[in-house]
Amino acid sequence: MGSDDAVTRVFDAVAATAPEVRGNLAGRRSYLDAENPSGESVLDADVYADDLLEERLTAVDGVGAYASEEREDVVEVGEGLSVTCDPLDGSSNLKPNNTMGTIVGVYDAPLPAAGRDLVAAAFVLYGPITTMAVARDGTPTEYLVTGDGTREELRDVELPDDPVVYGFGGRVPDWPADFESYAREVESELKLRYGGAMIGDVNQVLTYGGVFAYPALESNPNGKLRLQFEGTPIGYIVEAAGGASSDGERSLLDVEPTELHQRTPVYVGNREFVDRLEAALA
Ligand code: AHM
Ligand code: MG
Repeated sequence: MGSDDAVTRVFDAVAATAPEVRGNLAGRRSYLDAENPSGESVLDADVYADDLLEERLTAVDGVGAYASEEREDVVEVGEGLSVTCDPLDGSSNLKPNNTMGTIVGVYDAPLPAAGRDLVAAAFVLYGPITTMAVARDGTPTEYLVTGDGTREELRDVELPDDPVVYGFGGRVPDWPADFESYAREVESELKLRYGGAMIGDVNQVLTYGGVFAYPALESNPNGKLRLQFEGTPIGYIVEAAGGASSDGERSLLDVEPTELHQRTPVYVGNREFVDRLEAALA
């Protein structure tokens, strides 16, 4: 069976798992006495979603490895595609009951792997409606994920030409001066939309046009987000939608990873805004 079929099976499995993840969050809103490999506090729900996705995705015929933001090492199960997950992106939004997502990257290479090794990427958005965006060769498609875990095609996702919204993470005093100057320009042109879950914030950009950033910080020049689990798959989806991605200097897809859990600044959105960002930081 070809890897194309395996990619479809991966995304079918993600869609099938999404209602179960969503349906079991209610009792899992408290922090455990544990940290993930990035040194962040972990919710009961993070571990639950990671365990469930690991079980379902490693069972997919054609998947050879699974890795996630919530576990130190790659789980090797044989020959095949490498699947990465951020099982619950923006899980600090669970306490206030706000938007979260699941991010999936499918690489035809051993992990850690570069964005150029991606064959497809997707995210699930647990908004008022559960939707899923899937990018593989060409324009991404948005699906409705039904309660029984099947996906129904909704639309092609293409960044609108006239950008409307922006959302930038981190604390302003922690922003480098060149990013702050750029932010001041952007905030005079676009409307602020920041919800604290990258998937929710990026989906605003994919819907209305604009720019999302979790920038390099004074306290951490690599920012907060993880390259393998967040930056690369999102860069792939935004580029497929006609936009651009950057780590400040180059496309996120051109960054060569050295460690599975390495962090990266993330800038994605309409090309004009990403180009201006790169010029501002140069
Ligand atoms: P998580 O995957 O552990 O939830 O962390 C990633 C999230 C992103 O979704 C979001 O852009 C960022 O962290 C928000 O961070 P902050 O709370 O610092 O604004
Ligand atoms: Mg995340």
